[in-house]
Amino acid sequence: MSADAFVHPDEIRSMFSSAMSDMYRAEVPQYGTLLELVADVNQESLAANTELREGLERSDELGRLDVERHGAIRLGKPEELFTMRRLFAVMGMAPVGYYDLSVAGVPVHSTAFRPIDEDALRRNPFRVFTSLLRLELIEDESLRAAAEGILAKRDIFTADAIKLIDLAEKNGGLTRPEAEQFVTEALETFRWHSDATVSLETYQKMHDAHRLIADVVCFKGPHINHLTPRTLDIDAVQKGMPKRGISPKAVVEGPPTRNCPILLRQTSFKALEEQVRFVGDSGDKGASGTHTARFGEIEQRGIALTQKGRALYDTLLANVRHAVQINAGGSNARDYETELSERFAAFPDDYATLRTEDLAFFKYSPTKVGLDAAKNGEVSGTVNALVEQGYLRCDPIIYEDFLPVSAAGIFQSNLGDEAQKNYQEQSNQDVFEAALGTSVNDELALYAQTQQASIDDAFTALGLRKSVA
Ligand code: OOG
Ligand code: NI
Repeated sequence: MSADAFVHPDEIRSMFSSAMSDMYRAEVPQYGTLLELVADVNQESLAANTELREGLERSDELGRLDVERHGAIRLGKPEELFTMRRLFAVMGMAPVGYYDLSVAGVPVHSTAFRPIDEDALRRNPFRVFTSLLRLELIEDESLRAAAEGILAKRDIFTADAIKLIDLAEKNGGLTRPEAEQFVTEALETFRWHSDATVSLETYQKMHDAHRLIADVVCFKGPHINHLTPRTLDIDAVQKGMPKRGISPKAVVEGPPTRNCPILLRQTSFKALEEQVRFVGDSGDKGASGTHTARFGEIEQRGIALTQKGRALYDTLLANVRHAVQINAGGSNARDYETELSERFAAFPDDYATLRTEDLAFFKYSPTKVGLDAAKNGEVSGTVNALVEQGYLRCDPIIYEDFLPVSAAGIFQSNLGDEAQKNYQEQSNQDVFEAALGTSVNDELALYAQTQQASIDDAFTALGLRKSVA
């Protein structure tokens, strides 16, 4: 079979992301309202800010904005993570990063499945934050054994999904009818099921141990628990939500409002209390009840930080959180925001300083002036010198990943603050990667590669042989 007969993985990802969005919209109506709000705010931001629009146009990001979203799922056992990796690979998504959330009181560790290369990101940057429950963190032994027993019995993938994954691996791709069927079958795994796999009593025991444990263990599959559109102005969305009947969490996670957005800012809202039918004593239909699992989230993305920039971010954020702990009702949200913006005054807020101090990643391209000068053989010097002379332009490389402290805040706002526990256990990337069947990609290395490749291309275009730092 020739490669042209196959649908490109980027296209399968787009088909899947769009089908997922339609499904979630039907299941969680507030998601539709949120999409409308985000589209309105994005349009206003682009109309009001020409520089922003031009920058996004230059980095080819305008096109992806309307389809850009991430989702999240929580898996129960290692085999599920292994097969999930194979399923996402069919859509050109690979695991990037390791997030240990046990340090923040959530008994999971996670990665993000996402496209990696620049073209794929530009076509559709769909990502799925994927967590694996750490059963070893359940203290009560009999409860842990019960959870293991329940999970052992479930199979979250349809037989046809598995067949199509096998086929894609064997043939190196899927034909159009196969790809269409794959999307339909894969979607089944992410669907909400109102029938629990356990009795109300078992559900409550799991729930008492941790709400997250109940969410993972008691259902047929890893229902998608949120889908997050990307906004250009999260403060405007946060403000606009109550007017559309949505009440957001007290504070926006991540860095404060800045001229030059860095990393990722996120906010969420509780979405649904869903009706659940539990299993009866003899396996028939039992009691009915409710479960809250699914919510809404919005994010704004900024420039990716280097290791040095990230270390500064982590330190400043830790200082803020040490100084002000947001209380359960969020009544001191203002104090937190003040502390956040005051502490982050120490983080340079103009692109020139972010670049020259090696705090953030940039994409370089030759300017028209630079190309003209190159024709006359007048170009030489280091990257910095070329930028100063106006021969090289630089644009921010967008952060495509997640933040563990923010993720923990999102988990907690959805699970309820009482869900916070202190786990002694240390992070365990090796165990996670063994389950995954491969190691995760290092996000910093990916950004560094993108930056370097842009420098190499720009130097070639300017007739220079090799970049000098
Ligand atoms: C995932 C929470 C993390 C994010 O955007 O940081 C997340 C979850 O609740 O399962 O999605
Ligand atoms: Ni999220």
